[in-house]
Amino acid sequence: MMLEGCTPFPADFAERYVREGIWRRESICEAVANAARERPDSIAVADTTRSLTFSQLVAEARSLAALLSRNGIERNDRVVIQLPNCVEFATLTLACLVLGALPVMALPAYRKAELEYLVSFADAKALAIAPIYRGFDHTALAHELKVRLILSTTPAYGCVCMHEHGGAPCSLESSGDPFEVALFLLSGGTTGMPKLIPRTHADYLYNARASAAACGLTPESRILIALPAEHNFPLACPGLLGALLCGARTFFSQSTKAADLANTIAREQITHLPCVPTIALAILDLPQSSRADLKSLRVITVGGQRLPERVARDLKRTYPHLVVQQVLGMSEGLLCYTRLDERDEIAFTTQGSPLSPADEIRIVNPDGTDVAAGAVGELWCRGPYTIRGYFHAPDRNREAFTADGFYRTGDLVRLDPSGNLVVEGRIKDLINRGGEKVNAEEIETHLIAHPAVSAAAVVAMPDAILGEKACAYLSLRNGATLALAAMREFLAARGVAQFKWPERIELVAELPLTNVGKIRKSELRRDIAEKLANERTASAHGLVASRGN
Ligand code: OOB
Repeated sequence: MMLEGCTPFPADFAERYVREGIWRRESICEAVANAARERPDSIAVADTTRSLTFSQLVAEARSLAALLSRNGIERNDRVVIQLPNCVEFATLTLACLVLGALPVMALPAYRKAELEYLVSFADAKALAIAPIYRGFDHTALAHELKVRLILSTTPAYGCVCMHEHGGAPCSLESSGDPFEVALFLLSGGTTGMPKLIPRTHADYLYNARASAAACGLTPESRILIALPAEHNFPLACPGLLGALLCGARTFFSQSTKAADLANTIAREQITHLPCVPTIALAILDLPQSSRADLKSLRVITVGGQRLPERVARDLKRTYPHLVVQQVLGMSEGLLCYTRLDERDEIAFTTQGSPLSPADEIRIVNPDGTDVAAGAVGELWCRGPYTIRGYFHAPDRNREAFTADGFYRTGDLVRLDPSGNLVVEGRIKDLINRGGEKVNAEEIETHLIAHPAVSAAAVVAMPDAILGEKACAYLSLRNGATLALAAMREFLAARGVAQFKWPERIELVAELPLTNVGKIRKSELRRDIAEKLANERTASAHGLVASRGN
């Protein structure tokens, strides 16, 4: 029944979720249209250039849907959305949903390597861009891709400008079987290239509504979206979608600088800030004079990466009026939030408990048996908003999902006596750079293509600000050399997004292997952590100049 290439929820589970009122027979469009009818004249979305009321948002989404339709976009056609945070992100996402076209959420930081793969894997008909963003010419890149329609936020050569709509609008209410795919998110991925995550109307609406409740969103709330809006966290946890459903206001920021965020919070009277630990740290570093700017803020929800307890405590000490909330989330589904009224002790040291009473979690040993109470193991989950499979990825699905439908998260957690989960590490092979996931294997594949490189292993190294950065262990061919700058230029030339480029090289004669020939990455991670610690000690004693990379 579900879109070809997707794994449906088994009928008995689907029936249960409907019976229990978790899934409703409603499409995202219907739900947003209903919310809009309740407060047509409230501001729904805004950025630094303009704002739209709920009724204007609905009207603009409908006209934009008509424009897409005139340009040949139909139900189930994939539309890669690579927009910076702006009002058009909201109107276009809704416009796609109006038509039953499927948004594929890409990041503005993506370059040719990522986009080429996505467009081809998703078989996308359209790509939406801002022509120039952060100095990069997205129009030129878009023209190199095999995509039929390029949508742009401002007029640009060879693109259809999203503001050229007009003519008969589409109806917003109609579209979509609630139990069908509404959109695709991208996975951080653990092997090969990022996978597409199909989210249905019913599951994603639940995800957003229940999140809005967990974060205390009301029609009076104003949420600041500073993380790339295409991510699950700012999109629907509760994010844009949760705010729309509540009748709350969303403000899009293209800056993540603390000073800009403080200004925006004060100017827009923001109440909710979803963010990663890196942003939370920066907010702590604001000068005393800017701290009053955060007066209106009520809840700061921190996730994407482990929030150090010290940072949580300092946040509360510096901004006593704030609720510090943690979220452990994943684009595949499961969300854990700490409660808004939680004791500090728990809120600062755990990553919360599952959002839905219908969420099922297991914490397991490597052999798949449950760990002893309170012990660390891999987190497995199943529930009303956790996918049952990636899009067109049968091999990966066999590894990532159990036969009875649990998603193997790759996260190592333990269950605190309070009933909350604590993230203790992970077994998946990625680098969590300030909450942005970098797939090690993806980067290794690029590095091995370099003529000087005979073997490569990319591992996380600790970083005081971003939590982790990528370090490349390379073994080079006889007589070859490769400096960090040259390696980064090579990745740039291959069209790899910059946030994925390793920030350090360690040259080794050979990579350490296990007796079955796998690279011993834990050894490399230990090695680089040790080197960094030694260098810190040495530089603290003025023995070496700090490495300028
Ligand atoms: C969110 O989603 P993704 O898909 O970018 O990454 C998911 C992974 C998790 O499996 C875990 O490894 C890590 O990110 N993670 C955390 C965490 N929140 C996410 N690790 C430690 N502590 C946390 N609080 O990152 C995401 C999606 C929705 C809401 C929030 C985050």
